[in-house]
Amino acid sequence: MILNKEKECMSRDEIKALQNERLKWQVERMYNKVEIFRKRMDEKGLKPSDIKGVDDLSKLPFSYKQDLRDYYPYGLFAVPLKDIVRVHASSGTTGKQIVVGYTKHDLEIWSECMARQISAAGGTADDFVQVCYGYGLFTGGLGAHDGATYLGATVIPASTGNTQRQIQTMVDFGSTILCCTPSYCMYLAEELKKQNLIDKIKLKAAICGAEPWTEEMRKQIEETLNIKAYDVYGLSEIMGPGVSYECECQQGMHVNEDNFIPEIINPDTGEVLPYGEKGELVFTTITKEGFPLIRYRTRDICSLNPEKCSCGRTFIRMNKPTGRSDDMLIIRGVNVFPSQIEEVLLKYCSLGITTNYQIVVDRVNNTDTLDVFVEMAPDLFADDMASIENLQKTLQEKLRSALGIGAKVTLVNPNSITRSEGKAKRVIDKRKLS
Ligand code: DLL
Repeated sequence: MILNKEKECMSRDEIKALQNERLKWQVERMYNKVEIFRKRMDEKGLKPSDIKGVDDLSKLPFSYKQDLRDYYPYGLFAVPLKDIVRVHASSGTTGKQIVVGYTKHDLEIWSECMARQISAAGGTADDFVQVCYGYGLFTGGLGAHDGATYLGATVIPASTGNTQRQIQTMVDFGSTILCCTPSYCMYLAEELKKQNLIDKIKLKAAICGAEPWTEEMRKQIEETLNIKAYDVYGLSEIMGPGVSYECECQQGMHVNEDNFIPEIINPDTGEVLPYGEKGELVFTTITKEGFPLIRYRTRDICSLNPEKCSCGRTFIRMNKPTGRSDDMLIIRGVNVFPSQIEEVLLKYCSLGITTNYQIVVDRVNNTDTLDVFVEMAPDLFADDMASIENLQKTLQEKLRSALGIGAKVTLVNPNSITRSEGKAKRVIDKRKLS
């Protein structure tokens, strides 16, 4: 269901006109309030009056995660600290944490954006939304929570952890919508199935994000739980969950373009790429007061799809991010995204493997090695060495043809790979540790 047709179904001309106005407003105020932005504009010989609208976006300087570290904690805020009503933080995989801040108005917009997602997933005031993203400095818990509250649904703020209690809560409280990472959703689905509880739950949808996941993973979640699973995207620097949201068509995520302008660029040259081409996603926040960013380099790799969506929403769609440019593994000179490996593995689940896997990259005698450990399904093959070896061989062949390099596949015992309640940790790159 479309939450607000007037906003989500504007004509493209109306969207552009709105973005033009909002971009000009944002550039002007940031020039006056954010030192690094003013400095970069001056270096380019640009004044706010040079920016007449979206067509001038590519003239503006990029911003980077490093800026958030350099100006830690509050150096990029564009309002007095008394107007900031909440901060969130993210530690990421490298370096110290980064801090972002929201005004009351920013939180209202965020709630509305997230409510659009829940509504698109069929949510209404009648729903029970179990939020098992982490509550705290991570944006997942409170972001989904506020979106559900905006909609008038009943929030079950379960947060992460204690899988048995999550399951009990889902059964007893009659949760109808689940918000969690796709890997945790899959884990919950496996547990519910194992405990013969699928018939006892009222779940109709899951809203999953915070990490890349594949169509195969979606299929597994949907089939196991008998629900629809929707992809939601966001990042702390821009807003948290709800920067873009998937509609009932499940063909990419609509970017909340009344608040964020997306671009795809060539990550090496910075050149803007045409719609449809894959590259690095860049966002400009045009309504954010507390912590605005212009042309922020997300490092996420995806493409934009401007085609009209049959749901009626007119916001541009972004395709599923396949990974981050900084997650990309270079193995023996070949670029490998973990999602490519997942895609292959998930295709062969019916042969007796599960969705739990770990990728280990190392360097032995100056040569990169790629090991993929995959859990076997509990009731399959455990004693049948010939079948295990055959399956390993099959997976190795499939991986070689998908990746263009060889990988060693080892099937391991069920439940031997550690589960994560938040973002899954799929890759161990020992080359970085040494
Ligand atoms: O993960 C915000 C979020 C919470 C999004 C809950 C969705 C649901 P960060 O911890 O700052 O924020 O991580 C942001 O996670 O740049 C992507 O690399 C990745 N990511 C987020 N959503 C998706 C998604 C939250 N749907 C980083 N698909 C982003 C692929 C995603 N990657």
